[in-house]
Amino acid sequence: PALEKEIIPLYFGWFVTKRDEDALRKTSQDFLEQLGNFKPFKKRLQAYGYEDKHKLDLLKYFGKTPNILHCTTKYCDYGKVTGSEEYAQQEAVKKGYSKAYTLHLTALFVTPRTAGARVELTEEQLSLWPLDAEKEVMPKDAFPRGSRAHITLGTATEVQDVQTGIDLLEFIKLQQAGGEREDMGEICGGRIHYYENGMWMLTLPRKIELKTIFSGYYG
Ligand code: ACK
Repeated sequence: PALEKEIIPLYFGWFVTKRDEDALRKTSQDFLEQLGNFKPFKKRLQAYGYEDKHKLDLLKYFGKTPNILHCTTKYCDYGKVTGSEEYAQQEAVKKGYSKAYTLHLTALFVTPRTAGARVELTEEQLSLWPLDAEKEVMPKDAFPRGSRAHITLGTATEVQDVQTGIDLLEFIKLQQAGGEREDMGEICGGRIHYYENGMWMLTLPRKIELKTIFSGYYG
């Protein structure tokens, strides 16, 4: 008999397995190093609170990095967030719990607030994605489901992790508007685009595959 009430985690998500996590941290460092040394980036530092042509160490700037690299599906705050109990009870969530999934990264990005990776979800993975994930933070805009899916790689001082997904939606909004980005050349083997207000996105030359486990974080 179930004597104990089920515990709802701080959040549900896909947790990157150790080996792929180490590799992703390296990829992220390499990206931040190359971008920090990239001439067009150095010429556009005002949004970061620095004078143009200054050398900005992005590894230090995004000094807060998550303990476990993950892609959040549902933030629950141990059940305090509306809809978290319903989410936890969903058939797909129960079935997917503790199962392995391969996530695909298509882009890396930085803004003056966050550094992150864009995650492209498969149909199967979308069955674990809450219906209101995008509306929750940007109620006035329409996005394809899964647009907010990301992995936070680092945040600036005083910035919360939750900001990374909001920044990603901002990029996608600008992409949907069209013509709002400038091709600045190549770094890390891929095209790097400048949007506005210090927003940079690298399209990965090849999608990065990550082994993950869908689970809850209870810390
Ligand atoms: O980088 P993230 O997706 O942003 O992963 C962390 C994780 O939950 C643990 O804090 C995310 N997070 C925090 N607050 C919220 C929120 N209100 N809505 C959605 N995700 C959140 C954070």
